[in-house]
Parts: sequence; C-alpha cells; structure tokens
Amino acid sequence: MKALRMQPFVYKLIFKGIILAIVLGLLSCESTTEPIETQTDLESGSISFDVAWNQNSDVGSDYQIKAVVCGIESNEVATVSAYIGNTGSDFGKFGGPWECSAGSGIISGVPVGTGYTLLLYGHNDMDRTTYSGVQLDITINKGNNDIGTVTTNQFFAELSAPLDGTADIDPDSASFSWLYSSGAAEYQLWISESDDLSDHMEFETSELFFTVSDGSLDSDTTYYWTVFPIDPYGNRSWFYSAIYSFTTAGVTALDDNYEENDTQTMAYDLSSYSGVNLSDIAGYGNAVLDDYDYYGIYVGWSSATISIDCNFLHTFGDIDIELLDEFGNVIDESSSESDDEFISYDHTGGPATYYIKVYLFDDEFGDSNLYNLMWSAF
Ligand SMILES: [Ca+2]
Ligand SMILES: [Ca+2]
Ligand SMILES: [Ca+2]
Repeated sequence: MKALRMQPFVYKLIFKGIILAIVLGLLSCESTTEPIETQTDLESGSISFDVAWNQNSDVGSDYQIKAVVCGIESNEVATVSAYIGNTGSDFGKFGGPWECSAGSGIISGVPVGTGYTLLLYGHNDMDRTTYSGVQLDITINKGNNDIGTVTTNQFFAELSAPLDGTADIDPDSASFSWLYSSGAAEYQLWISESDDLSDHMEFETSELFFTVSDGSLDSDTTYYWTVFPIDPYGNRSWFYSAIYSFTTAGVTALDDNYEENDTQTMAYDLSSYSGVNLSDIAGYGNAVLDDYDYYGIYVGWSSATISIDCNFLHTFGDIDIELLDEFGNVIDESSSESDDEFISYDHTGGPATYYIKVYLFDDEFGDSNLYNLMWSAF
C-alpha cells in the first residue's frame, strides 16, 4: 500500500493544537481555586459546613471507649469525608477527604434545588469510620450555601434482638435485628463461637435485620454476635454497641410426625386407627427424654376390653406407657425393663375417651428411642 504523505497544513494544525493545549494548561493551573464556569455551573452552587464532634453521645450506653476527635489513634478522626445526595434527582457527589483539623469543608458543583441530604463521616487513620452526621432538607441556591455546623456522633449500631443470653434459638432460622445507625449504607453482622469474635462468620445487609440461612449455625452451641454499620465508602465502623451471646436449641429432628403432642390436650387422635400400627399412619413414634407423647382414643361401646401394644427395643431406651382417663388420672400402666409394653384394660360405663401416654423412662441408653403403637377394643 502506498503511504500517505502528510500535507503542510496538517503540520500547522498539529502545531496550533500544541500551543492551544499549553495555554489551556496554564489557564487551568491558575484557576485551581475557581473552576471555569460552564453552563451547568451557572445552575449549581456549593455547600459549605463546619463539623462538630459530639463526644457525649455515649452516656448510658455500653459501646467502646469514647472517641477523642482529631488524631491518629484508632478511636479518633484522621480525615473527614462528605456525601451530598438527592434521591429526588438521583444526584450524588462525594467530597473530601479533608484533614480533621480543618473542621470544615466545601463541595461545589451541586445543582440548584431542594431536598438535599448531607452525610458527614470521620474516618480514623485505618479508614474505619468513627463518627457520622446527617443534615436533611438542604436547599442549594447559586453561589455558596453555608449550612453552619453539622453535629456528628459516634458511628455504631445498637443491638436489638435476640437479647443477650437468649437460649433455644432455632439454628435453622436465627434472626438478628438492630437499630438504625445514622449515615449507614449497610450493616455487617458478625457471629462467632468466641466472645472476642475471632473466626467469625460475616453477613451483609442494607436492612435492619438478618435471618441466617439454614446450615450456618450448629445446634446446641453458644455464639457471640455484634453488628457494624458500613458507610457509603465501604468503611466499617470502628465502634460497636456490644457483643451479645445466644445459644441454639438442640436437634429438632427428633420430633416424630405426631408432635406436638406433649400434653393431654395436645394429644394426637388415634380414634379412627383401631388395629392400625403407627408405622402405617405417619411413621414410627419417637420417645424423647422429657418430651411426653399423648394419643387420644374414643371408645364407643358401653363395655369392651381395650388393648394397647407398644413395640420397641429396650436396649435403645426404656420406654414405658400409661393409660389415662379423660380427667388425666392414670388408670393403668406398663413399665417393664424389657422389649415392648402392653396394657389390657376392661372398659365399662358407656362411651368414653382415654389417653395413652408414651415416654422415655430415663437416659440410660440415650435420649430417644423409636416405637410402634397400636390400640384396639373388642
Ligand atoms: Ca415424640
Ligand atoms: Ca411429644
Ligand atoms: Ca419399659
């Protein structure tokens, strides 16, 4: 291919371009404090503010040590950043970071309008957020808009539930909640088996609650948790309100399909299953220590012999049974120390309702044992 030869006017254009770029560069150097006005700038203004650090907000609460404002310690403020936003117009602009010692800041190029929100953040030397402040309903006019002093407070989330020391939390659907933290974009929930939160699990949400997914927590285990708010920069709060503990419930898989039937009034109705084994109804029963299983039977005859068969292996748990009248009085029982229990009871006096109580006598062989159960009257 034949190379194109550059015409002299092209050289002139390039030369002029270089000169123009140099001139513009000099202009922009001179005007770093006053940005060149554009069409948009004519319809925008700037916002200026002072920052006040509220050190007394921790009275009566239990979060960490009090911040001492500007400095490089982890509980202090090294730099200040701000965000001005307007949900009505989808406008949002970050400002800063400014040195904490400056005590004030200015953000320019904000479109004229109403309903702005200013968020202020104090970050420590490690970019962890120690303070936050919010000013609502700001109106931006042309020129500078001085909104005065914005008060900031320590940035943390107060825990709500479960309360410290709560037991029997369902490990399959444990829910946690906390209070709104001023200026938070989202929250991080930490859960650990150690009270110092080491080796913690971490969950993020923009809501004020979180339900941990099935399988995250073990049963019968003590955990510790807290919540850190995260600011719009993605910086986690340095402070936290407290570390609460909770204990998950034991394994619930031990429940059979006739639960909850722990009392006479909660009894599972076997009236229509005369001569039928539990295993043919909804599976075997499971006798769990300290968890009684009640079954109700209605006997429609004026007199009959009621027989109850409970079949199980004694080596897996000593199951005993009782027969109760409608008032809860024990009228017969079977409590052998071998396989199976059997009751034969002579019913008289007209139609009546009886209750069969099945229970694990002790935990010598374990905390639960499966059984089959059948009743009949003849
Ligand atoms: Ca049971
Ligand atoms: Ca039960
Ligand atoms: Ca027994």
